[in-house]
Amino acid sequence: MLTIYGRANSINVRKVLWLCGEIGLPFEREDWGRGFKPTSEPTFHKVSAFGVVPVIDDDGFVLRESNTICRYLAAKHSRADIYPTDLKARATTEQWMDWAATDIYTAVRPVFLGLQVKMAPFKDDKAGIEAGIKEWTRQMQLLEIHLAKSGPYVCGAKFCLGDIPVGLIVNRWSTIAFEKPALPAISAYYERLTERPAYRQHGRNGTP
Ligand SMILES: N[C@@H](CCC(=O)N[C@@H](CS)C(=O)NCC(=O)O)C(=O)O
Repeated sequence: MLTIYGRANSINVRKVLWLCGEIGLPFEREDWGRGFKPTSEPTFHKVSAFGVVPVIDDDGFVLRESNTICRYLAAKHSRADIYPTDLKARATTEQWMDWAATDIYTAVRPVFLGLQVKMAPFKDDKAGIEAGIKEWTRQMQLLEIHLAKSGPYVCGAKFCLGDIPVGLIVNRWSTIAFEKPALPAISAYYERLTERPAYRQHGRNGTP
């Protein structure tokens, strides 16, 4: 049995939940993290000492890092349709996963924690929030150009694993209130992803 440790409102846990929904993988989940049982508890440390969610236990195999977990599960269940075995197609998928976790997420984080969660010290860091909005917007404009030219999904014609982290950032972008430019290709992408039941359940579900 697959056990997922982590609260269902975490963007990183949602990557794994969406993937499981997408490929029909059964799992059990325990709520850990902000607002639930703290990951500083010794019980959690027995699973992972790193103190962040998600972590999975797949029949005794313990793994952390949301993108790695998604790649592991997709590969384990032979889902070459969304995680290609062709080297270049696979690298293209991974490129979007890495971008979503690094370049753009660095900008998303202070905005989400400051404006939405209102967590100290982010909530009082006006300059940090403004810089985050500016860079997040710039990164979204790059995504807009890419989707308009090479979409409709991040890897091209078909949905891929890269759409999972990117789709969750698009949902966060769309649900947090601040001034944004019109990005029609991203809006169309958001609607296209919404056709997927697992995205409606774990992505576009009202939670930023
Ligand atoms: N690089 C890690 C980041 C994990 C992470 O930062 N998780 C956040 C939730 S999105 C967390 O555990 N926060 C602490 C908490 O909820 O207690 C991953 O992708 O899995």
